[in-house]
Order: sequence, then C-alpha cells, then structure tokens
Amino acid sequence: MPVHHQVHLQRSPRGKRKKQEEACSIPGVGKRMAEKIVEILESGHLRKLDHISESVPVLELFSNIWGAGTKTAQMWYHQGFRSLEDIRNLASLTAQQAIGLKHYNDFLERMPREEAAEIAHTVCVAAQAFNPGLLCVACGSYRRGKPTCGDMDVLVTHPDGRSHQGIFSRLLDKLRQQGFLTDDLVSQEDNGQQQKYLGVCRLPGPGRRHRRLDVIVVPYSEFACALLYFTGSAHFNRSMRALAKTKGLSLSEHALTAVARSPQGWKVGPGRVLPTPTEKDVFQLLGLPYREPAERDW
Ligand code: DCP
Ligand code: MG
Ligand code: MN
Repeated sequence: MPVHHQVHLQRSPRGKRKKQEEACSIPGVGKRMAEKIVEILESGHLRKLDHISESVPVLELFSNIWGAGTKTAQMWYHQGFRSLEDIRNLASLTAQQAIGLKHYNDFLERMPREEAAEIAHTVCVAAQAFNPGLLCVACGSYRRGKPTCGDMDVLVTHPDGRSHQGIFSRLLDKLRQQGFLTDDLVSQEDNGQQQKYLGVCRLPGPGRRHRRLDVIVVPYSEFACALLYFTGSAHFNRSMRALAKTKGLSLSEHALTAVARSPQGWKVGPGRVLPTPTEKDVFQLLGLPYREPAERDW
C-alpha cells in the first residue's frame, strides 16, 4: 500500500473508515459513491449538490427556449450566462433559438382549446380554397380533448391519394401572405412522402399571442398511421411501438409493417406493409381494443 494512503487511513477517524468499507460492500457501490454516502452520513449534507441546485433553475430557464436542449443550456451556464438578458446580449443563437427567445413567454403558455380550434380552422379554410376535397384534421392534444393545447397540430391529406401533392408549399405561402404565419422553425419537404412544417402563427385582431403551429401533409395511403402518430400522446406512441415490436411488427408514422426475419432472426428486406385504412385497423392488427383519442394519454 502506498505510504500516503496509509497516512490517510491512520488519520481518518475509525468510524468514518468503517462506514466507507461498509458502503463499499454494497453491490454496485464503488469508492466514489461510498465517499458520498459517508459524507452525507457524517455531515448530513453533500457539497457536490450545492453547485447543482444553484444551476438547476438557470438550466431550466435556458432549456425552455425553443431549439435549446439540455446540452446547450449547460454550455451557456458554463460560459457564465445566468439570465435571458445574458442570452439575448451575449450568447450565440441559432435562428430557431432566436425565435424561441423572441416568443419565450408566449411559447411557455398553453392556449385554450377554443383558440386552437380557430388556428386549425384558419389552416383548413386556406387549404380548402385550393381544393375543397382536402381533408384537414386537428390532431395532438386538441384531438385528445385537452382543455388547453401547447400548440396546434394539423394533418392535411386528400382521399384521392394524389391531390395532396404540391399543397404543402402553396398552403404555407398563402398563410404567410395573410400574415398568419410569423416565423418558420422547421420545414422538411423530403421526409419520405410526408412533409412537415413547424412554425409560429398569430390570429388576427388585438391582444393575440404568437402560437406554435405544426402542419403535416401526408399521402392518403399513410393517413391512419399518420393520424395515430400525430394524435399521440408521445407516451402512448412509444407504448404502441413497443407492443408492435413484441408481435414482430413495426409501427411508424407512415405504416404498420410486418418485419421479415431470417431464420437467424436478422431483419431482411423492407418488410410487408399491412393495409390500415383506419386507426381501428391498427388497433385490431395489434390485437388491442380500440381506444378513443381522449383515452390515449398513456
Ligand atoms: N409525438 C411523438 N413523439 C414526440 C413528439 C411528438 O410521438 N417526441 C407525436 C405525439 C404527439 C404529437 O406528435 O401527441 C404532437 O406533438 P406535440 O408536441 O404537439 O404534443 P401534444 O399535442 O400531444 O401536446 P401539446 O399540447 O403540448 O402540444
Ligand atoms: Mg400539440
Ligand atoms: Mn406539435
């Protein structure tokens, strides 16, 4: 044993050393964890947490900026920033984070579902002016019947299977011209066959707040799975995907697929897409009783 180690052990009080050994004997507890346990036992306090409890509210403040995750929040904290004023004046922001900061308070607030309905209505009227056969569905927490919504999620498709094509950018251009869309966050035009827009809108008239708006345009062949996905909740979707996996199926926002496997269990090929004209078909193929949107929080 190295000399400095001996000296340390001799100097430490017998009780402390015993506690340390005892803590170490717990399976999964190593030297560093044992030290922390002993510190708490001896002083009733862990000094390492002092710094953490100081940073937690600031990290939360920062990560509530749209487009900033925990990593960015931590980086800003380490750069010495402590307030939104610091971020505004000193931090380098992505375009998305700048929009998130500009609408910080509006984005933190949930809107009443009546206002969410007005937003969906505005999008649907604009879409159906191009083609009255377009199908627009208000999804997300709104479709689940929540009294307030964090944003509005609108799904657009056409039952003829092709007239949804070309609608995405025309619809967004029109809403921009109306002054309804105020900022763009993400516009994905090449996500397979589905197109996704994340942005910011504001209804006309005084006293209106900026609200988050998500729009997806999907081919009708993917309607049921896209509707199921976009209705959520996110937790419900994770459960459904996990369940599908246990049955050799794969559920996505595009389709329910029978995964093809080799005798060794490897995935081979793209699998076979199961026909799911409605949400009920997805439940049925998974062997589940149908659940109304309001029953899909878990
Ligand atoms: N979604 C998901 N996984 C994610 C994010 C979203 O499956 N990580 C799906 C399920 C959500 C839907 O997309 O219900 C819409 O996403 P939102 O973030 O808009 O969530 P909600 O509409 O459910 O809640 P909120 O009222 O906060 O908008
Ligand atoms: Mg939503
Ligand atoms: Mn959303």
